[in-house]
Amino acid sequence: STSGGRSAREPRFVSQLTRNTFAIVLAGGRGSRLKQLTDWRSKPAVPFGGKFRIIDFTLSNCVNSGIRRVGVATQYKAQSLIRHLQLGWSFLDGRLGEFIEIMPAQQQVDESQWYQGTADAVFQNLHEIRHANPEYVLVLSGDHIYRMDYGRMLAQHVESRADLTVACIEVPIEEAKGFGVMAVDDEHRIVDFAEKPANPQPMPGKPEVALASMGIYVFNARFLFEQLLRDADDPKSTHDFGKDVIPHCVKRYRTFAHSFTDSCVGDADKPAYWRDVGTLDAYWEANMDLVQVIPQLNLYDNDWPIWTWQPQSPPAKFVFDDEDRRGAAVDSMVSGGCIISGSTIRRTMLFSGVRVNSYSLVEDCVILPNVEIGRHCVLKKCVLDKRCIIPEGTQIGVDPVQDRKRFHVTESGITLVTPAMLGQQMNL
Ligand code: ADQ
Ligand code: ADP
Repeated sequence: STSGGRSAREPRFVSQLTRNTFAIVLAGGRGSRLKQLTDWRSKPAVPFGGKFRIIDFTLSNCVNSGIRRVGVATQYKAQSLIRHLQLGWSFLDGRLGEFIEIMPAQQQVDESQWYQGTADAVFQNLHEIRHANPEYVLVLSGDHIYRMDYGRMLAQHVESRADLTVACIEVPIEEAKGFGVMAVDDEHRIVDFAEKPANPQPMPGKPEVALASMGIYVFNARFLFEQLLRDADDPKSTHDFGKDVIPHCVKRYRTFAHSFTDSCVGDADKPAYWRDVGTLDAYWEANMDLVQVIPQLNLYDNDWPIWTWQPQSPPAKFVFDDEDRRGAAVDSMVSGGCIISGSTIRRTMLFSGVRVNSYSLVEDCVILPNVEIGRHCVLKKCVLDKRCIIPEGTQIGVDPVQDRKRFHVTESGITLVTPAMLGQQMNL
C-alpha cells in the first residue's frame, strides 16, 4: 500500500535512530548526601576519576552513541557545571546539527520559581525540544557513572513498538527501596512499577535481587509531549517521572524494560558497572574502584572515550627531595600538574595540580585539584575538596574523635575536608 506511516517491520539502522533522538540530561540535583562537596556545585559537576566531572560519563555516552543533540537542564548551583560545559563540551559541530544546550531553570518561569519534579524540568523545555523536531526523546540523569550504548536501547524500543522504554538493572534487594522497582512479563513488558517502595518485590526466582529503574527513559517524542501536557494539568501530580509519569504510562500504554547488560559497554567478562555516587561513601568507593589493578570500569578504552575539559598542565613529577627521600605513588592515579616530593602515596586518586611534600604519607584518599599537602602529614581515607591547604604535621583519618570536631566523618570512616573546614576562605 502507499500508506505514509512507517511499517514496524521496515529495517532501520541504529544511526538513523540516534540521529533522530534528542537527549535531555537532568542535571539539577542538589546531591545533598555528598555533604559539603556540593555546597558550591551541583552533583553532576563534582570532580570524579582524576580528570572528569560526574556528568562527563553521561554526555560521553550520548556522543559515543551518536546522539548529538543534547539539552542539559540545570538548576541548583549551576555555575560550576555551566563553566565546565562551556569549556569542555563546545566541540560539537553546529553545522552538522549537533549541539549541547544549557537549559537553566530560572529562565523558563514567570517568577523566581524553579523546576518542580523531573518531569517539570522537561516540560518547561518542551518548546526547545519540539524545535529540534526529534522522533525520540531520551531522558537521562547527569548523576551516574557508567558506560552505555543508548543506540541498543533505542533499537529495542523501536523493535518492540513501545511508547516508552525504561532502562533497568538488577540491584540487591536491600538497596531496592531507593529506586523505582518494576516487574516485567516474558516479552519484557513492564507490568508493575513502584517508585521507592517500602517493601520492594524481588525478581521471580531471584529472592536476593530486584529489577530497578536506572532513571533512563526513551519516549516516542509525540507520546512524551502528550504525557507531559497531561501531567502538567494534573493537580494531584508532583510532576516527577518516577513518581507520576512512569506509573501512569505503565498502566495504560506500551511500556517496556531494557536490560542495561544488553547495552553496557565494557569487557564481556566483567559485571556491568553502573554507580550512583550519591553518598560520600559511594563517591569514595567509586574513585577507589578505579585505582584497583583491574578496575571494572575501563577508562583506557579508546573505542569509548570519556570526554572532558581539564586545565592544561605539565606532566606529573616524582622527585627525591633534598635529603634523598623518594617521592612515590603506587596503586594510584596521578593527574597532570602533580608534584610528589619525598612522600609516599598509596591507593589514592590524585586530581590535577596536587602537591605533596616530604615526610608525608597518603593512603586510600581522593584528592581534588590544586590541594597542597605540607610536610609530615598523615592522611588516610580522606576526600579533600579543591584547593585545601593541609598545614605541616596534620593527621587526618588517624583519630576519628579529633576529626569529628573539625571535619565531616561518615559512619564507615571516610573523612571529608573542605577549605572552609580548615578556616580557609576563597579569594573572591
Ligand atoms: P532519583 O535518583 O531519586 O530516582 P531524582 O532525585 O528525581 O530521582 O533525580 C533524577 C535526576 O534528575 C538526577 O540526575 C537529578 O540531578 C536530576 N534532577 C532532580 N530534580 C531536578 C530538577 N527539578 N531539575 C533538573 N534536574 C533535576 C530516579 C527515578 C527512580 C530510579 C532512579 C535511578 O525516579 O525510579 O530508580 O532515578 O537512579
Ligand atoms: P568547581 O571547580 O567545581 O567549579 P569551585 O571551587 O571553582 O569549584 O567553585 C564553584 C563555584 O562556587 C565558583 O563559582 C566559586 O566562585 C563558588 N564558590 C566556591 N567556594 C565559595 C565560597 N567559599 N564562597 C563563595 N563562593 C564560593
